[in-house]
Amino acid sequence: MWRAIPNSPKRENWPIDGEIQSGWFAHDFTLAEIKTLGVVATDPERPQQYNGKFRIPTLREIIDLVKAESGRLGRSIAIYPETKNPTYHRDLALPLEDKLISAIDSVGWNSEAAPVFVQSFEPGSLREMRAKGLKVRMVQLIDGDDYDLRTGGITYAPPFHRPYDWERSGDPRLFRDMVTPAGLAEIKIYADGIGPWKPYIVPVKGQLDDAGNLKDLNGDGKIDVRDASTQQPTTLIHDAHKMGLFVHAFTFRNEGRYLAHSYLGDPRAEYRQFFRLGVDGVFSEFPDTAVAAR
Ligand SMILES: [Ca+2]
Repeated sequence: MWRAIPNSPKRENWPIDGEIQSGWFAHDFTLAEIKTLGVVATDPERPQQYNGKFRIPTLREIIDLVKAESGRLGRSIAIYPETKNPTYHRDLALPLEDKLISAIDSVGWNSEAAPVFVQSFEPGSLREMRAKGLKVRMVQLIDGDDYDLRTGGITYAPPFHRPYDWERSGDPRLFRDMVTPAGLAEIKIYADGIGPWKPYIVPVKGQLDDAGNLKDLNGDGKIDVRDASTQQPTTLIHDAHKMGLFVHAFTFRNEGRYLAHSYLGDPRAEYRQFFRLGVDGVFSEFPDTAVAAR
């Protein structure tokens, strides 16, 4: 049986990147404690029957598994680790970068050709790892807060408006400044690819009725992405390729509740559109669907 919780008290009103949260966090546990925890589905609308049946692997255990499976299947399987909230962890005196570099180094994977992509939302974290000699392919993630269904744009409410290292250093730019030619040129200095949120490539927009209200296209009483139509794609993939950056868009999911109305509930239609537009890869929570669509 899985054990939900440690002996330490739950943290209340705990700030993470400017957002107040409550709960237990990875840094509240030793590795031995983490190894007693079971994994649970964080999405209540997804199957729950596997809750507690699996433990949390270390990065080294994942690498060992990937190496074994790559050999068994005769194809190269890559890993895609992320420095998550890197400024936050540095503030706690638990910086992530050196540990990640040494984990990659220790298995002989510190090369551009190695099956490793390192991702982060914070440019400073990627820059630091590059400066410290990490040679694997690196990916700048590009976020936003929400869809602006009236304009077809993206909203930039904190904490998803800019990388937290920019926020801390007083850099006024937003994530959207990363997709301009100047922004891409800057990313090219320290990274090999970009990982943009999907609407940076295919914007989505709602429809307005005569009174100027957003139409509830699927009639479920709510206005969300399911009532939005896909718009003319941007030039981001082309612009990034011209700069020598590959493009891996996030996040693709099967459920209709995540799909714009234009895809008519078929996740394969969304993948196909992005593949046709020339995306180099996708972040998917359902990779079997992604592979089938490709
Ligand atoms: Ca609706």
